[in-house]
Amino acid sequence: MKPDQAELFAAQGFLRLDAFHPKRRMAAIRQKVLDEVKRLSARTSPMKSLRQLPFFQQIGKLSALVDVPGLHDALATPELIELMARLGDRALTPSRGTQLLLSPPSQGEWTLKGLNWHVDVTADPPQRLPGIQAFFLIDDVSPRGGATLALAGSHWGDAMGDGSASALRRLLKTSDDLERDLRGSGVSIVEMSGRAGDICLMDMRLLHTPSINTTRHLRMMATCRCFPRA
Ligand SMILES: O=C(O)CCC(=O)C(=O)O
Repeated sequence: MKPDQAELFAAQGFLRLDAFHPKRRMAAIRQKVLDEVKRLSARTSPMKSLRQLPFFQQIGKLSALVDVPGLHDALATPELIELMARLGDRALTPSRGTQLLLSPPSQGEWTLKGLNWHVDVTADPPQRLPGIQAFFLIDDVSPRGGATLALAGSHWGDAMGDGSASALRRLLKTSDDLERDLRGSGVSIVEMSGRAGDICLMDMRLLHTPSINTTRHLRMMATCRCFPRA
């Protein structure tokens, strides 16, 4: 790990690791996902029934239908966990394995309004990193192709205790032009699009949300949450 990676992660709560996993490993997982979706489609029409649900529920439902044995061992490798531990400056353990994040194609028009911004855990105390979440790109994901969005720099909000965290949450709910309204705030939207094999690491205090897959391709990502050892 380069020293500037640790600095960047501490400042932004976010770090991109390009081409961390080899393409061949990702291609094998991608094929298993496609085979499984094909097998499901032969019995039911999962994509059709998903359409009735809000877009973020489509992700949970589709991902739960697909099982890829060996996914966790292939993606959350000891080398990655070790790198995450160095970034977090403490030993970390993966919790609940690695889950697929699959979005059906053509979910609708792109928007930053009405998204499901959230954090998965409460940091206690807010100044301390509660864990690091890894997001894996199993396939190439284009911009607006359904990649997770995170708000880089948003981990400072609660830690400051100055009301900026609630102001940010209000803005996320009410803004008509989020990119404009965030300008100069020290917080910025990052879209985890990229190439198969890339990994995005996120401080779990960062607000993040699923986004709409406007492309004709299935969005194929996976995620693993790692927490400090008790
Ligand atoms: O589907 C996504 O990209 C969002 C994932 C997410 O919010 C999470 O894993 O906590």
